[in-house]
Amino acid sequence: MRWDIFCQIVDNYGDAGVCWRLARSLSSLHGQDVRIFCDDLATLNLLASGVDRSIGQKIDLQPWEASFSNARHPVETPDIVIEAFGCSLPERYLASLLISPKKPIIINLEYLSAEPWIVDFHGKPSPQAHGIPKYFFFPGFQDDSGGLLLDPIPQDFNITVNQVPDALKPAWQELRTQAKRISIFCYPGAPLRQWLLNLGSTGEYFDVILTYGQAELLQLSSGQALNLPPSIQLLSVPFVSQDEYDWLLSQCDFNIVRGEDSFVRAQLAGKPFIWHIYPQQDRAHEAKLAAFLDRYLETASQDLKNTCTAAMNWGMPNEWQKSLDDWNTHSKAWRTHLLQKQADGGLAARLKRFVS
Ligand code: TRH
Repeated sequence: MRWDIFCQIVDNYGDAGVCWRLARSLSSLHGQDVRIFCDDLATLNLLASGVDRSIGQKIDLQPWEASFSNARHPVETPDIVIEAFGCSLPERYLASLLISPKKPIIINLEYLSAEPWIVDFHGKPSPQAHGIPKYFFFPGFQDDSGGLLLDPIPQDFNITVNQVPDALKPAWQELRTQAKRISIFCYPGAPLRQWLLNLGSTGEYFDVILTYGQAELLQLSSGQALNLPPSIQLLSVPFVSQDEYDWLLSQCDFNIVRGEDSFVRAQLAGKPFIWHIYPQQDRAHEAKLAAFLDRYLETASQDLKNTCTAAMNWGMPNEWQKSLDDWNTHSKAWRTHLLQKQADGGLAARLKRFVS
């Protein structure tokens, strides 16, 4: 089948990240023909740049306007149109679908949530005045939800520590053997300074890898000293491709992630993590975090439940650092559980089955 994915980048990288991961899954695992129309091609290209060329070349990345105005790439009517995160299709593109003899199915790909209510809405029709069939598709953890994006399938993650991606080599050379590794990718508003200072009070060695933009959150560029003890080493890395970022998560002992794509990858990395969930004005994120923790910690001991809940709500590292071994064991078990629950191929496979 031929798929057109529409991706509008509101802010951050998650929209592009999810669209790219979906496109590569559909193309490389399911042999589908995929085009992405994106209003910020530079960001999409950056994310996609690390991928194996044999996969990347098959996916057609186009600017948003090319969906209706690029004479060199005339739009053929696809079988499936994806509106990622409810973005509206360009009017002229929609008009071309209306006059086409072939009618596609439109999918409104929603945000990932662990909340129970999503299964009641997943797969339901969204009748439109224009008459083209449209359905809601909810990614999720439940069997009867849209599932999770798994690609690249973690068992196949065969990059080893000896194959450090070039962009990460300068930081990797600075790593200390006795130190645990933490990666940080969070939103402004996180109490990072206090968190790092507290980490320094635990007496353990940590190498803290700050992903692109995180040093600014700490105001390191303005020269504001942090006065961290020598046990804590901060290392900044540039923005890397999505594959390289996945690799980074898999090579750290602890990750701080955000949004929804890095959140799933942190779980698939099988390591303890803090999910700095995207803050929403109506505080809807609090219910989303609680719903995830209910699921994630269902089988955990009461101690670990308390520890993880505190950590995910920015409790200080000295409150939970002693439970890191237990949390590590739990993270591995959770990863295995997720992969078993998504053994049907996860989101891309469920989406393909749904539209078929
Ligand atoms: O960038 P995000 O904060 O995106 C968010 C979420 O999608 C959120 O749900 C949405 O409401 C909001 O945007 C508008 O976080 P997320 O989802 O983890 O996406 C980040 C992507 O960027 C992910 O695919 C990993 C990738 N990435 C790289 O490719 N290289 C990097 O160096 C880094 C730090 C991230």
